[in-house]
Amino acid sequence: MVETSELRARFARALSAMYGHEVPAYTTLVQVTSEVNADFAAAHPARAERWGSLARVSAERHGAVRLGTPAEMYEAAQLFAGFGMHPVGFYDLRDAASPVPVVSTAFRPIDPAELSRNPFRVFTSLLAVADRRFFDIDLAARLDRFLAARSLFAPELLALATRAERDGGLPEPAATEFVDRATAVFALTDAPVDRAWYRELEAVSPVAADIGGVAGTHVNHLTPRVLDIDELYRRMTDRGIAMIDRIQGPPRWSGPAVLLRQTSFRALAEPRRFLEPDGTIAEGTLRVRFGEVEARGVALTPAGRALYDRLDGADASIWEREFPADEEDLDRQGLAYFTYRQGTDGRVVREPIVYEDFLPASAAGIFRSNLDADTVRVHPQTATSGGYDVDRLAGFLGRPIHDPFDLYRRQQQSSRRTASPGPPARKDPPSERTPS
Ligand code: OOG
Ligand code: NI
Repeated sequence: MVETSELRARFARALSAMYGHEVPAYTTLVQVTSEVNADFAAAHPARAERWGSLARVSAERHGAVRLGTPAEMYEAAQLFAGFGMHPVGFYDLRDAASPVPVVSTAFRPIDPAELSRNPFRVFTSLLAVADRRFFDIDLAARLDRFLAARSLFAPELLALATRAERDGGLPEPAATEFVDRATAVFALTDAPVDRAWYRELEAVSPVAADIGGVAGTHVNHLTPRVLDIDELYRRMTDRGIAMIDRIQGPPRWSGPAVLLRQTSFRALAEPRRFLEPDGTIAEGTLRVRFGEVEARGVALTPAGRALYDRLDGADASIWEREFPADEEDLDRQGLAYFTYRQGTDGRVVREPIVYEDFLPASAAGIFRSNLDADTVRVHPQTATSGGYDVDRLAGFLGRPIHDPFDLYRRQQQSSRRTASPGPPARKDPPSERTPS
């Protein structure tokens, strides 16, 4: 039996191999990431593994996919469940400073032991076709028709996923077939793209064209995890890869790494075939994919998140003044989540719970910085927004969407129960701090 966690690890590896083949700059990124991680681990041996084992961090990836219909979301949820990945969190990117017409969730393992075996996660977005601020009735009807005519997930694949979910894995050769078929769903399709249709959607939103203008879906980035993102940014720039102008999320500062810092670069245009208005097939290019890298820090409680949101966009000097300077303070003020265990000297050792989720402002920034044009809101703000919310999305998925705060809180509470009562948590060594 190939267990769920092994299926997930194989799926992540297979997608990574495929993406590296399709997007060569990704291979460079992975290479530079592993050099930075090795250097970081050598320079800070005690610190590196507090954020997860090096084996976990080196294998770690997130992917992003974009889908068009509730039915596609339902099938994707079944597919990911076969890999032990469950929907967590609701992100409404229509609200962002630069709005994107999607609502999203992330499929990922929810159990700490599963996360440490392999934490692969996929940020999954649904095009908000019913949001009249973006799509008028006529365009929405044509989008619905186009999307209803395509089929992304073969019944054989979904049957394998259902079986894997039910049995906690699959025997061979079904395991290999499951991983191969699942990976193939997210390869770039070579079906010709209807040029006029793609253009029409692109004028509303490049994301709408990327989702609803083609017959298939594809992974649009795969993101490795790095232990020092500032160093990574420098080394990629030195290699001549033009990164976006900033690192999204908290600034680099002297205190603890919190939440998530991300940066990205645009992939090259890729050759595609187009169906021209006169019925001929022509060669052309589309530039729809990109590279991204991220550094993860401690998960914040709702109070910690409120402080983070208040400081969003502020520079390091403000953080130095306003944000607690060490983990002990974060813990005492109830701003971040930790686990506790008995150390060898009998004292309780506190360790950060890694943030496993995403940040809507960063996600919108990542979407935006990698598009040729911003979304145009064609219709007034008073038009109906289509009723998309977390419950509606859970209904589409046919599964509950987990609240990330609940998951972190439960993990902290259960470790509190097992670490027997003792003196207060040990202070962190002040000499070394993890750059975030
Ligand atoms: C998803 C963008 C969100 C992240 O890392 O914040 C994301 C997309 O481009 O489809 O992946
Ligand atoms: Ni991403």
